[in-house]
Amino acid sequence: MSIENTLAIVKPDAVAAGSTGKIIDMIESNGFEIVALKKAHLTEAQAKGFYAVHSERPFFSSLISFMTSGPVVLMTLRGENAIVRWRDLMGPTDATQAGPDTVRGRFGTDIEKNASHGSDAVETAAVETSHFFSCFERIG
Ligand code: 3AN
Repeated sequence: MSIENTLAIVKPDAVAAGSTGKIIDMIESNGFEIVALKKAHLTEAQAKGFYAVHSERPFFSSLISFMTSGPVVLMTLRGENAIVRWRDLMGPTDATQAGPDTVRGRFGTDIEKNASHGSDAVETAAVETSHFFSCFERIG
C-alpha cells in the first residue's frame, strides 16, 4: 500500500448535467482527500496536450471537441492506492459497460462521454497533475 496522488476530471458532460457535486460526494465518501480543485474551460491546445498520447487515434478530434465543449472540474485526489481505487470507482472507459455504483455507470453515456477521467499509472499521474496544478495550488 502506498499513498498516491492522481488526477480526476469531471468531464464537460457531467459538469453540464449538474453532476459535479454528486461525483465529489462519491469521491469523499470513498475516502479520497481532495488536495487541489478548480474549474476550467480547456483550450484546444490544453486538451490536445493532455491527450497527446491519443493523437493518432481515430477518435482524437471528436475527443478534443468534447473536452473543449464546456467547463471541466479538475482535482488532485490523494489516498492509499488512489490511482487504481479512483479508476475502480469510475468504472470502465465505456460507460455502457460500467456498473450502477460507478461514476461512469451513474453519470456517463458512452465510450466518449464518460463523465470522468483518472490517471492510469504513477508516472502519468505525476505528469497529469502537474499539467493542471502548480505546487502552490496543492494543499500538503
Ligand atoms: P480512460 O479514460 O478510461 O483511461 P483512455 O485513456 O483509453 O480511457 O481514453 C481517453 C478518453 O478517450 C476516454 N476517457 C474517452 O473519453 C475517449 N475514448 C477512448 N476510447 C474511445 C473510443 N473508442 N471512441 C471514442 N472515444 C474514446
